Amino acid sequence: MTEQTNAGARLEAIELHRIEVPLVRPFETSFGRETVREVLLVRVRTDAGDGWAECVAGREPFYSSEYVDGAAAVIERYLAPALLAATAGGGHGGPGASPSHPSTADGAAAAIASVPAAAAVGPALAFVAGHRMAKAALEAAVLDAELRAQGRSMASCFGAVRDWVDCGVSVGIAPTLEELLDEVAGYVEQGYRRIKLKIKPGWDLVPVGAVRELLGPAGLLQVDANTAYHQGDIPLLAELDRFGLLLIEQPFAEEDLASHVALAAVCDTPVCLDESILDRTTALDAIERGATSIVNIKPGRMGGYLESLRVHEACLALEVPVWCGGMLETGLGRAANVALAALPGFLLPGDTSASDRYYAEDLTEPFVLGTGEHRGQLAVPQGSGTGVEVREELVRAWASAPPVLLR
Ligand code: NPG
Repeated sequence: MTEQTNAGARLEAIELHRIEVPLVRPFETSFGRETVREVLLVRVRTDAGDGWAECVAGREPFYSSEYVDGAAAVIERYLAPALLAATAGGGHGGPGASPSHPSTADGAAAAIASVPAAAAVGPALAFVAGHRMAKAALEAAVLDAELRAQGRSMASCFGAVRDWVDCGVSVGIAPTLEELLDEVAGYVEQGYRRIKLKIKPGWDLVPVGAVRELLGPAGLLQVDANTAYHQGDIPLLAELDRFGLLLIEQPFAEEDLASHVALAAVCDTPVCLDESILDRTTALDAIERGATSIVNIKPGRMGGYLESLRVHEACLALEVPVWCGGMLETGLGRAANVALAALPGFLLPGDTSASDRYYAEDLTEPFVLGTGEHRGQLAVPQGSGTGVEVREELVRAWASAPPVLLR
């Protein structure tokens, strides 16, 4: 048994809640169109209090192989029983729970060492291949419970260096150019500091050029293709250089690092990987090969906030900028993302939009863009754990299936 710094965080039960939350407007990407977000919520009950997290898996396996029914099934059948068994003796998880040599020189290792219960989740679940989004949700719920018991915020645990983070907004593929420009103009008016446009073959140079004109040369603009292109499209993608973009995100398939390397060699716009980066190892590999010079960190895709801290640390050491992606999270997931985006290596605005970008009513207190000097920013939550409260009446009102109790 490893040293126990938070005696008492004994995992007693895991609850799965399924809710459906309508989006304020449809969100279209190269992989599909969503009008409602189906969310899997995880609540862990420990003898030191509860913790909540949301799983970012989508309704369909289109962005990644994970999807919400699959995540619920793998948690129910494999992950929750293993986690409950690993912590059955009390405490947080046994051998391998703590990183071996935490040092203050490595901020990630020090942060992870300070949350032994959450740090034990990954090792306890490693026997299941993949399913990072499902694992991330369990780890985040344990982390929330553990930090609440310690009276610490996620921001302080992660090593946040700012109280406000710059916000970008992701703009879906619109039915017409006019509607796209209207939508973008609305976000600019609201103060968003960066625009990300979804692109796909047939919806690229023209909309990007029109939005560049709308924003003027100084407006921060980037594009995201969600794997919609092929190597033969490299000359076309290189034409995006004339629009002065911050980055081109994931034009090619998740497994196709070679095409990203080939694009990066012929265009000035930085290439940024999202779907391809599954953890610290794949991040370092992609950077070394020249497939990515900026990394999108999404905790769900990387198996959790703790692996995200490791990726951030590795990128910081290599001076590779990172930014925080989004997966249409409710306030619950958004709170943790905003805390992460407050770390020093997050040098570009994230897809950390305000609640009303997606939801008329949020599952937690809403995230609202700041004003004055904080225009286009969100305040980093400072309360214990995620720092936000799940509105349980909404969990019941929005339920799309009965809750599942695992113990
Ligand atoms: O602001 O939360 C947000 C969404 C940002 O565009 C966004 N996310 O490919 O990065 C993406 C995309 C996405 C959404 C991916 C939902 C997967 C699911």
